[in-house]
Amino acid sequence: MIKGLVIRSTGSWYDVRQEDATIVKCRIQGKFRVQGIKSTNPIAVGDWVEFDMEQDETGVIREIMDRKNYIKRKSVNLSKRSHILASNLDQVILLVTVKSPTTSTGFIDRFLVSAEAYRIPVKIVFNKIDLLEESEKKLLTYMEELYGSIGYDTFRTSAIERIGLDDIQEVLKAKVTLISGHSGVGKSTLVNAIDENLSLKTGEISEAHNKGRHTTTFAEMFEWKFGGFVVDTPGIKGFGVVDIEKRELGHYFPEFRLRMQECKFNNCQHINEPQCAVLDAIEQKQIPAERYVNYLAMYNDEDGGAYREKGY
Ligand SMILES: Nc1nc2c(ncn2[C@@H]2O[C@H](COP(=O)(O)OP(=O)(O)O)[C@@H](O)[C@H]2O)c(=O)[nH]1
Ligand SMILES: [Mg+2]
Ligand SMILES: [Zn+2]
Repeated sequence: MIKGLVIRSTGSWYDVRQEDATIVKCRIQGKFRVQGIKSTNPIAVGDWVEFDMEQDETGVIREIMDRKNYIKRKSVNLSKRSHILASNLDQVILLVTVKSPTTSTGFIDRFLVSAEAYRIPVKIVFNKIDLLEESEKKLLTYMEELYGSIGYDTFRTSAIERIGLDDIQEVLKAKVTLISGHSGVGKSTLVNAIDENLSLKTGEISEAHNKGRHTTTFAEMFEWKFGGFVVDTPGIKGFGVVDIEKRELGHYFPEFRLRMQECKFNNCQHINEPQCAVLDAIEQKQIPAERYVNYLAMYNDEDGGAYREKGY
């Protein structure tokens, strides 16, 4: 059997990349049940598979390797099954803009919680820095310090003015990366700027085109000219769905996680419990107040549980 990486799927056919970079169109044979996941698609972009070659130069997938992780969304139909968007991600880049459009820390923190739950490392990239006035640069610095202090790597780019692209390329090299973030932050533009062989659709038109379409959207993987892959999920608002128990929410805030062994109660949820190490750390400004405010908003479901229901 031949080993390969699924880089594209259209429902019944899969493009599988062999070690020598040639692509074979493959089908699946028989029923696949993968690690007990009830999903509408047995094989997803990012899966490593083994296949046999047929007479007509197409392949038949026989085996799927265990996934190290995967992201999913709820299926469009009413069944309880989910749709695997992509698997085996090495990292996700959250692309953020201080303006045009504005990205709030509330959004960022929800995203980070989802990534922590999926156990996928995140790097935060601030794009469109060419647009920033002095006061907006202060906000950028504030956000860099906020997330840097928690341990997230941050970068600055301008896809248009080609600033910071070399550093991003280093981060992307030889890895499988999903690039996520609000619509219009420059995801497609950045990808195209980093590798001129790629030409993802940019601008408003493609977004508007995708709106209201009920077709199932499939992710697609593109290979960087310098090695590694980027996953594009067109028409999908990002990062999928995570089921998180409210009482476990604090586990997905790394700076809370670091301290909660010291809370008096082992089921402490850091709201108003006595001798709470997280509340103490906030008091002493070791945990940024803004993170805690966003924690409370998620805890109290103030946005209708967007991190669970809608995903990013
Ligand atoms: N000024 C500026 N505009 C940018 C930058 N990156 C992207 N844009 C513009 O932002 C708009 C949305 O970009 P696009 O790549 O389609 O965003 P996506 O929805 O995240 O894929 C386009 O008009 C781009 O030209 C940047 O670094 N600076
Ligand atoms: Mg785009
Ligand atoms: Zn506590």
